[in-house]
Amino acid sequence: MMTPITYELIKTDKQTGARLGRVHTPHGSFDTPTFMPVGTLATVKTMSPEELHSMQANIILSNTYHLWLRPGEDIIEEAGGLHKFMNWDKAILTDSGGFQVFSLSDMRQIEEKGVHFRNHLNGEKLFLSPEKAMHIQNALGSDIMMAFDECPPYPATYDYMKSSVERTSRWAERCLEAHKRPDTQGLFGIVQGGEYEELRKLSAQDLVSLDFPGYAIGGLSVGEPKDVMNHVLEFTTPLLPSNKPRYLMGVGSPDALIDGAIRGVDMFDCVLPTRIARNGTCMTSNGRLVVRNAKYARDFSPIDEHCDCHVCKNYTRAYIRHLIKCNETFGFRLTTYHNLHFLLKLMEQVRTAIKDDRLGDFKEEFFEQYGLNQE
Ligand code: PRF
Ligand code: ZN
Repeated sequence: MMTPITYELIKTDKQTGARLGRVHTPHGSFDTPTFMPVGTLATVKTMSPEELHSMQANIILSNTYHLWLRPGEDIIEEAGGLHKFMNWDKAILTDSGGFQVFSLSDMRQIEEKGVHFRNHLNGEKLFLSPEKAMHIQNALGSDIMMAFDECPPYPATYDYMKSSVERTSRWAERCLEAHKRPDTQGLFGIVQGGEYEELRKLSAQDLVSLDFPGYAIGGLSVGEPKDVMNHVLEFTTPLLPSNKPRYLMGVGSPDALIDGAIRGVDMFDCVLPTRIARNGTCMTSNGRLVVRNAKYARDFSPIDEHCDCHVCKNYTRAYIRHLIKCNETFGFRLTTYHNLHFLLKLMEQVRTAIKDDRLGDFKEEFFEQYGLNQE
């Protein structure tokens, strides 16, 4: 059977080995390395699809767990699928719900069959399994579906992590088995194993033998130090086939995006840019800027003087600060737009640097600027 998701490796950076590539999906292609804005509840909070198009977002992420609870995958299927439901005609990746169950719900009980837990909204008892996660994602109709995995908390003992990796491999097999639309939706496997090299190797070997059209690296950015994540990436990406996309889940700080790309990662997602935007924090080329701070009350310059986004061309720090202080929705829209534009532009700069064989130099320049004026 033909896979609906294919990866084209265009070139690697001579300085770092980072990959420039393109992923093809049934809803268009996107250039990699890329960042995927998060639209948990079938909306990238405060942004319209038109605004996302204008910042060249070509793939967004949504969540199985949240859409299962509200409005229910049956309603989205009845609407004609998630793309139609939310008026987004480019690519969509859905996370499987595994991670959300582990991060949002207490009182969970993990069994071979699946996970029992409580609805984080009303306490109702719920059960999610590989089969259920596939059923929901098939109903949503995302271009890229994620396998149902276990993401243990950091730190976890070697023994716990080993049995967890083995279970995640068995669940991955059940996911492939239960996946009903392999001709139109690509299913990615998720490599786990914490910081243990041997377990990452075991996990990668198990999943690669199942021949998924792409692979994610899960279980990182869960509280471990930055150098641990970089070290794990260094020994994990070489275990994955070079002709398939690699996705580092839940990572989106500018330094981690560059460090991940350097270690061979192609796709990233994170709520960071959209979440911090809604409490008045902006990413700029000089580091984070908390625009709600009093010192910007009379600052009539843009959020980032080096940014060419619509917000920085037309609005001032003083105005945006005023809106956010008053809880005006438009303020959140402006900071969200700028932050997403900033990260998407950063990834474009990373791709250009790979093309020109100078990602090592770009990293040095970027880090030097970004490190200044940290607030
Ligand atoms: N598994 C899944 N989703 C995720 C993660 C994971 O390990 C992470 C880890 N940072 C974020 N989102 N299914
Ligand atoms: Zn801007």
